[in-house]
Amino acid sequence: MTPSPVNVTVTGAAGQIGYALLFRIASGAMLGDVPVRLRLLEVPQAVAAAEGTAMELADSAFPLLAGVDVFDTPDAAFAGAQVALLVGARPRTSGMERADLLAANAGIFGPQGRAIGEHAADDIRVLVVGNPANTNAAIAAAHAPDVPRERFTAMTRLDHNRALAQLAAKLEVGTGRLARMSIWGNHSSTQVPDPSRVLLDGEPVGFDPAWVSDHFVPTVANRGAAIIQARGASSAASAASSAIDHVRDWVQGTRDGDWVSVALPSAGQYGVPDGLVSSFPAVSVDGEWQVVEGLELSDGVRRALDASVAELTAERDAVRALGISI
Ligand code: NAX
Repeated sequence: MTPSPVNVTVTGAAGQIGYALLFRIASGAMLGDVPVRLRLLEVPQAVAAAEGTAMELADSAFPLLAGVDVFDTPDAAFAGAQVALLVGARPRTSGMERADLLAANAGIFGPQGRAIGEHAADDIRVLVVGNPANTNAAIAAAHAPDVPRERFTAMTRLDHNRALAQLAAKLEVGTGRLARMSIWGNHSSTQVPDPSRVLLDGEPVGFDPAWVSDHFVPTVANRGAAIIQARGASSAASAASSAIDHVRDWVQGTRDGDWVSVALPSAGQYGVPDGLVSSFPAVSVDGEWQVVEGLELSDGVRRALDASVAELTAERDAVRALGISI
């Protein structure tokens, strides 16, 4: 018997990440050999563009694609959603203060969180890609009190994958031979790329501390800016690919002996205050993320994580000061 299609809602569907993401989902790269029904959410002025993408999806004749619908209201777009990829967000424009950016995005992610709480399926899993991703995920979770908060995650998998690429180039090996990279903290310039437990073919591999601090960490943290400078546009296909990796591993499980980086609501692990959405190393077991616990952090990683957590705390406090639940 053919299984019923999985409902996948994608916001910002007409944007550049959306364009790179939807065809991968429809091909089966995210959920495997199961039919999917895509539900695209856009702002009214971009609905026509999303409908054009829906036409191209149909024209690709993906055997696993059971249908595509385009919506301009969250309530309709999230009805029955089992996976939600929240990509659409309000970008920072010149002269915009941080509080304005947080308020504009709270105006998107609060109502979307509420719509998820009221209309999504019981097994909903949410990945927030739109920035500031960690705080947007916390806002969405706070507006869906009946959904277990650990179903709301934010994306640091692109940072994780960028880190793997740098390490693989340094070691002159393929990324598939590496495991146990960790990104801690916020998806921002304060993120903490930590290669100290990386394995090569299952064996520990040490990196020169000076190379890590002077080259590796700044390269990973500034990679987004380097892409913009080279391409004239921000990362899109790599962001989409990392979103696919995140959801695939969440649903289908992480590789044996490996872990990946996931931003999720802290339950107080590693001294990160409860409820802050912070990146941790995590494994997915039976469809649920579990933070890898008990790792000893170096003094440098500890200090950097504290600084990133301070940034997340400031974002949360700024949102609260606007009278918005988080
Ligand atoms: P684009 O500007 O190309 O597309 C965004 C789309 O979202 C637009 O089509 C817009 O109409 C739509 N949108 C805006 N508000 C919406 C709403 N309320 N409901 C539905 N759709 C809405 O941006 P793109 O390059 O696709 O990037 C999307 C987001 O991803 C940005 O916030 C960006 O900063 C963020 N990123 C996050 C990354 C991460 O690692 N977490 C990396 C890549 C990317 O920078």
